[in-house]
Amino acid sequence: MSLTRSDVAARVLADCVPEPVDAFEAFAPVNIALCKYWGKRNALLNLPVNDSLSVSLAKKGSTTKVCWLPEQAEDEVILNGDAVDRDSSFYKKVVAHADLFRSLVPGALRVETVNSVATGAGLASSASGFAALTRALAGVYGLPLNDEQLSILARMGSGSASRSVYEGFVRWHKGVRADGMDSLARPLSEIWPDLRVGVLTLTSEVKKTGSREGMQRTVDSAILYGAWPEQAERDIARIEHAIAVRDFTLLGATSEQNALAMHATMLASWPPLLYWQPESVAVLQKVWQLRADGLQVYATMDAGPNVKLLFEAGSEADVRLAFPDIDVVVPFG
Ligand code: 2P0
Repeated sequence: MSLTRSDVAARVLADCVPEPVDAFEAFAPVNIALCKYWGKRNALLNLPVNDSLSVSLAKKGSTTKVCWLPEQAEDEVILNGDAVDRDSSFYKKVVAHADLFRSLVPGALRVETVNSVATGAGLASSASGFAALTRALAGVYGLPLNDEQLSILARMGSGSASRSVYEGFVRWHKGVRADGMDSLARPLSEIWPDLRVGVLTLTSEVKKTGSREGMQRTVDSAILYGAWPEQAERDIARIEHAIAVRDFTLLGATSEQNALAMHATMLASWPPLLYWQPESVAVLQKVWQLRADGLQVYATMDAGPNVKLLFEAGSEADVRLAFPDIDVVVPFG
């Protein structure tokens, strides 16, 4: 019989003796993958096909406060100050995540989340949201969990949330176990103070296909996806090496090629999956022209039309000149 999410949560929480408090607040950053997560070997537990590597965006992220209300009948979920409808998928996902802990401590909760990233900014708030929620739940129940245990639990909310448990560079190890107890993220020790991530919000239109559905479609229908695990394995080794020796050209080039390869597998799906808009293509072509003119700037894209640029502090003025609307983040600020 296949394992449920509750089975895995019970394994993580096995030795914990809860000491609940009234309320606990936690923060987690959003992250941008330099080597992407695309495809699952187990969709229920969010176990990935490949390792991925990201950089967290410092103060951009989610702050989540969880209050334990044992006298109250139903959970309340509040997002950016507004109560979330109990029939919405967002509410159900939050409650389902809280339920992973609730066998230890019954009772209703109020979950209040504030995202410092505007919706539609092209930065996935599900990663920071589930990481912050996991930390806040562990805090409110007084569970002495370490970051690796938090990463496993956050991953079951949203795969990329496993990486948002940490600051800086983070590698999510895919693991091989059926229960996913070895599918967790760990931080890299290196820092890169000159690294910059520029976010270009090109359109705030809501995407038609979420990444959960999109990655499943790719796995199920794209023959090209067969090459993806090999691409990811090669790229993650190159990116780790680039970080270790501070080789920005290698970091940028590998990250850009990895993102484009991921998007190529999506396009080879059926029905085809293309998150790009004409504006995305225009930005990519501009980046390629800037590089041809000698500027060290690279692009990466996730499951949406917006583009993120990678560059170093010394190129910031030129990048800003080329893209006046860019939002520049200092990951190691
Ligand atoms: C990533 N993405 O590595 C990749 C690149 C999007 C493109 O992780 O189904 O929201 O919750 O595990 O984590 C987005 O996928 O998907 C994502 P689920 P998730 O950042």
